[in-house]
Amino acid sequence: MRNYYVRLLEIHSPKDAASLMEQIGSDLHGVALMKNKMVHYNFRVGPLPAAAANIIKQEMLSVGGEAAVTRGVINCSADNSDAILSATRKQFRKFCRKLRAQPFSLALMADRIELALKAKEKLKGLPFKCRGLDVDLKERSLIMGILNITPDSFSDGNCFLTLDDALAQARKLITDGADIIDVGGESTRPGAEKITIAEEFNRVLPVIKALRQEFPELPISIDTYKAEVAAAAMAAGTDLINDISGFNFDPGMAQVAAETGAYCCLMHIQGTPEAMQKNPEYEDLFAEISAYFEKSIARALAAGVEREKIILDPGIGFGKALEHNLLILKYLAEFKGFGLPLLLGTSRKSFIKKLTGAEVDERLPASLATIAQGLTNGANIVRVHDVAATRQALTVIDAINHSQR
Ligand code: YH5
Repeated sequence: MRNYYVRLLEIHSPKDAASLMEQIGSDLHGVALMKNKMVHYNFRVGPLPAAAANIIKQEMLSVGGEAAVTRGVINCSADNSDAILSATRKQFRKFCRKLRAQPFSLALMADRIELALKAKEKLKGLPFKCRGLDVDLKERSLIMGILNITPDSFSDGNCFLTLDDALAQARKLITDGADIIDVGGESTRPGAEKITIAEEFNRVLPVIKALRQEFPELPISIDTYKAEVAAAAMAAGTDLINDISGFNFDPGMAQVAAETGAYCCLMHIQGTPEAMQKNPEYEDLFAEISAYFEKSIARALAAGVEREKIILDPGIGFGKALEHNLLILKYLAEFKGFGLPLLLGTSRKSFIKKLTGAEVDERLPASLATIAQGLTNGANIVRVHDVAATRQALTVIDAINHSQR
């Protein structure tokens, strides 16, 4: 009797498939064709008029893929439909070619699908060039170290109010391995005191100026949603505007970003910092965050920000219940379709207490777990308090995620 082995395979990319076929000595020309049949992709698209949904269903079936549409689309008893598309790389290529010959702006849909597939498959091409840092985020992830200059901040309240204390903490973050320092003057936790622009200036500008002088090669970020603060911070030497409202709270923000040439982190928030944690609800969490990203990106581009300078952040804890935070971490990779870097801020946040009961200064193990999961699911930058421990975790996770057969 023969004993055949049967081994389950994990194929993450066409390149991964190619290596596996080379291992068994497949013909190289065959490999080039077959690798694109071995990786499956899925999209949700919409909203489609019923006629367009029917075209998509037909074209998808004709290339050998699958398309689910709303019941009633076939006899036009439903007017509109979203569609869930599922096919191999090769099938999507054919499908997109066919869409380009169709009405209803389906050619634009083909462009979007191709963009997302290319972004996902590329092994290079997310440059982050800033001061002494010149990296491709596809090759390594970055740590953003948090520098709170706020007497009322949760996790390190009252600790870094004086300039000397702030600088000492910044030096520690840098020694511990931070790639970027994120300077914030106003706490955005619910119930935190609002401060005047003058007070925010007083807190952050001296720190930014001193840091810029002591570390001319250090990328510095300003955590603010106020255009005036961002403009002053950029003049004082920051490189990145980290706006928790994704250019949504202050109408002047996009222009400041464009004029100063800043990198921009556009974060999703539901509601306002004061009200956001009062029973946050979503009809469709991922649809709503994605739509918010679309709007924020459009606002940035319209003002003249370069697409290459935009970073997206789903905003863990900002108008999110526990289940929302968990779903974002589990399905984070769905936001890779924009082809932009993702930033993730989970460090010491309250959802960890909801799961574990841990108080704020005991949340490092859980924070590291979320970081490992986030990086594996496509985060490129993690915003953290505990840089040394994060550096060790990130080194291991990056090595695992970049290993290739
Ligand atoms: C973020 O996720 N978060 S400020 C409550 C905590 C602990 C930490 C103890 N700014 C983000 O860090 N910017 C903040 O409970 C951010 N992404 C980006 N881009 C909130 C914070 C925190 C809040």
